[in-house]
Amino acid sequence: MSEPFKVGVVGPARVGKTTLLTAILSDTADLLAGTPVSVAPDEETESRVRRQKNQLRSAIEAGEFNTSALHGNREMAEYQIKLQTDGDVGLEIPFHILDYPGGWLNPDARKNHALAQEQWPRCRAHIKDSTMLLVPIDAAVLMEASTPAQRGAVPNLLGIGDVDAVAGRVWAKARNQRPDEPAVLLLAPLKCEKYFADNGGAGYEAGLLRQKVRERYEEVLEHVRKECPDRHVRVVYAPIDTYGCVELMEAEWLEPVPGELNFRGHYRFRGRPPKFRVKAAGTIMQELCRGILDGEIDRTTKRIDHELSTYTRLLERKAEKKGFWGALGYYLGGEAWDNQTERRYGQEEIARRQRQREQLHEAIKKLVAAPSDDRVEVW
Ligand SMILES: Nc1nc2c(ncn2[C@@H]2O[C@H](COP(=O)(O)OP(=O)(O)OP(=O)(O)O)[C@@H](O)[C@H]2O)c(=O)[nH]1
Ligand SMILES: [Mg+2]
Repeated sequence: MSEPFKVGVVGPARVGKTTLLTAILSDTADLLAGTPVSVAPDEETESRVRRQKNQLRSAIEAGEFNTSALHGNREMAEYQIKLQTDGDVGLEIPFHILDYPGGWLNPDARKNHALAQEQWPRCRAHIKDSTMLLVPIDAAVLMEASTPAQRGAVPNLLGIGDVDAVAGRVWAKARNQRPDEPAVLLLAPLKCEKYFADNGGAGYEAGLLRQKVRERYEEVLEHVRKECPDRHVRVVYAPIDTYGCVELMEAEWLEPVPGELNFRGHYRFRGRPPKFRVKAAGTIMQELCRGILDGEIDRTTKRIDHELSTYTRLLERKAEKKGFWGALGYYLGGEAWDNQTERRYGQEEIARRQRQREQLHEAIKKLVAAPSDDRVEVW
């Protein structure tokens, strides 16, 4: 197997990482509706997503949104999803998205946790290899802090220091080492249904949310710029509704230990009956595919087509570790396909699959060309 395209996530516990990954899948499916290409999770990812959706459905039935109904992650998980043409076996573009318990982002917490110590190096390696890094942000914490003490607690609650250590340093450094690959940093405020008026709500604070994210994450962006002197990093701001039907009702600030504030949001369903209305999560797949297309694709495809000559060579290529652009050529240039089919199928079958390869290519172009959500900005 050649290298899949990797996506990393950095966000503290309970920010909404796992929920976001589910939303990406469903929104991508919508973006690809009407094309011959679909988004396919592997079996384990699918069952994880199904469990999550079921929990939500029963919450809707019960009429109560309980923020602790969904368990946090206990260990590292790699979501494996692929874009593939319908009915085909070998023609696909695989993406691996990393998920892990957000608590592990904190080095002190890792020290006391055997599993974290064991698995964190793998998480870190995945993040370094990721062409895209997602930074989910708890919008409620940012927006609902009003007293000086509450505002003072925000950086800690958002885990900005830990996010910075990974995004602003580890990831950015690794990206600078590979200036010819894409690098996208995606800041994604979540739990922000209340602040928008474009998805069934009546909020008017989109501008304020943007301003607060800019202020609080400026430090991280600054570090990314410093660590990446040799390349451009695309910074995308994308406030996402992972549910779209759950709205913050009340913000509660607790003080479990004197001088240490904690935030607890109370949410309720809106709409009758409440309906999932994922918003802007498809941006993530659009950005991933943009990275794949940008300028390189025709060149890669042509080169690969030219190079594909002997069976032996194909086998050698399959065994090689190819890096991002090599992997891209392998999948989109059709090597993955040739490897599986060249010797086994006749001319007609090859022609059919050739068409599917073009369809995949076209669908990805269409996905990238689709207008991005109005909320999304490139910074
Ligand atoms: N209202 C609202 N709630 C959300 C949103 N995204 C996540 N949540 C809720 O936030 C809580 C935490 O979500 P998770 O996806 O489990 O968070 P996580 O970051 O994966 O947490 P860990 O696995 O512990 O690191 C759950 O109760 C979710 O239902 C959102 O966009 N809006
Ligand atoms: Mg999780």
